[in-house]
This record gives sequence, C-alpha cells and structure tokens, in this order.
Amino acid sequence: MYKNVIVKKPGKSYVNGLTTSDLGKPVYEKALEQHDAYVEALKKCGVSVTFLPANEEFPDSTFVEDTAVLTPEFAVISNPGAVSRNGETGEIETALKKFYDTFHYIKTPGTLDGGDILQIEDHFYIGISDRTNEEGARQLKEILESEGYKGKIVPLQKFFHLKTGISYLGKELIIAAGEFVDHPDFQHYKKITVPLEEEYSANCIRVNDYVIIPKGYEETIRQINEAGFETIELEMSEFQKHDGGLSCLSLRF
Ligand code: CIR
Repeated sequence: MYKNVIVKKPGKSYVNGLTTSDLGKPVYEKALEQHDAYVEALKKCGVSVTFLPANEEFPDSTFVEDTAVLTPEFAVISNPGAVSRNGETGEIETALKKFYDTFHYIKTPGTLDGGDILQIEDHFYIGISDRTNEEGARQLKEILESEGYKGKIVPLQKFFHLKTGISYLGKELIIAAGEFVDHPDFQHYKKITVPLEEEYSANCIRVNDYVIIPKGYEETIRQINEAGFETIELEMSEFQKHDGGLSCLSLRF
C-alpha cells in the first residue's frame, strides 16, 4: 500500500523541456488540466498528496520520479543524467526530509534517473539507458544490497527509460512491451503483453486498489481488467509529447 505521493506542478517553461518525440509542443493549459486530473486520480486511490510548486528554472521538473528511488525504509537521491535536470534533486530532497531519516545518494560520475528503476517486491531492476550509466547503476545496486534488497542491472536497447516499457502490477504480474516481452530477466513473472500500437500504455501505475493507465489503449486495459484490477484512464497527451508517462509524474511511497 502506498500512503504518500509527491507531485510537482509543471511550470510555464515545461513547453521548452527535453524531448525525443516528434509529437509537437505541449500546450501549457492542457498540461495543467491533465496534471490536475492525475492528482485527482491519485487522491481517489487513497494517498496523501504533497503538491510542490512549479520551478521555472527546471522545465522537466514535473517528472519528479527521476529524482529519487524510494523504499519504505530509506530514500536514494538520484543524479539525473540530463545536464538540464541535474539540479532538480534539491527541492525533492527537502520535501522528502518530512518523511525520511535515512538518505543515500548517487554520486558523480554515476548518473541515474528514477524512471530506470522498477521495483518488483524486494527486487529492483536498474536500467542502463542514455540517462543512467553503469556507475550509477552499480552504486544503486550496492546501496540496495547493503539495505537487504536485491538489485539487477538491465541494459536497455531501445526504450527511453526502463519503465517506459515495463510496469509491475503486483501479484507477480508485469505488463511488458517491446524488448521486455521476451527479456530473459522477466520470464519468471506472469505477463500482460502490450501490442506494439499500444506501447505507450506499458507505463502505468498500480496505486493501491487501482491501476492508472493512459486513456485509449483498449487491448491493454481489457487485459488489466481481466486480471482483476480496476483501472482509471487519464489523458496524457501533453506529457507524452515530452517523453513522459504516468509513472514519471509522481514519487509513490
Ligand atoms: C526528460 O527528457 O527527462 C523528460 N522530458 C521526460 C522524463 C520522463 N521521465 C520518466 O520516464 N521517468
């Protein structure tokens, strides 16, 4: 069960954030509406929401997930791999001080984005991507193992972040797209396979009694419902334009 989430309002500078997609420029008002709906959905899931104000200095800072890795016992402050995002961690660490006494840090030359970390029970899968390098992954694995968790490093082939293509719904059930459908590291889990045309929906989040998923991915939603989960669908277009998915917009703990 999650009790808390941290979210951060997108600033006006969000429209100038980083992207590799060619889906066009986000419309700020629409991004705000979608963000508000996201917060409402989280509240429906029964979590208490810490809503941080926008920071215009960091266009991508609404994607708070990338700044930390959280467990019930401790917080790991990441070291985001994009130069323009590297200063985002300060405000998040301050917000987390209210909830955590124990902090660990990913240190330069290690880089790590929270979007590359997938927790499945006591296992953490750590993606190596354009943002998370081998040294960052190694540091996180060492921290997790020193605290009694297991860490497994997974080099990515195509996906932007690890969690762009795989999510964990609980009860040993994952949802996987693209390179993760037949990936040897995830073969021992039960699996929902996301069809290619619905790939964006592989980034969804289980929050207590609901799975929150982007709107309009009928096949994925059907399979999630069939597995016994209630779903909440959210319009995510303005975040997708900047490579963001549902998980990126919150830290859940
Ligand atoms: C970036 O390039 O960093 C942002 N535009 C998107 C970050 C998405 N975060 C995530 O998948 N965890």
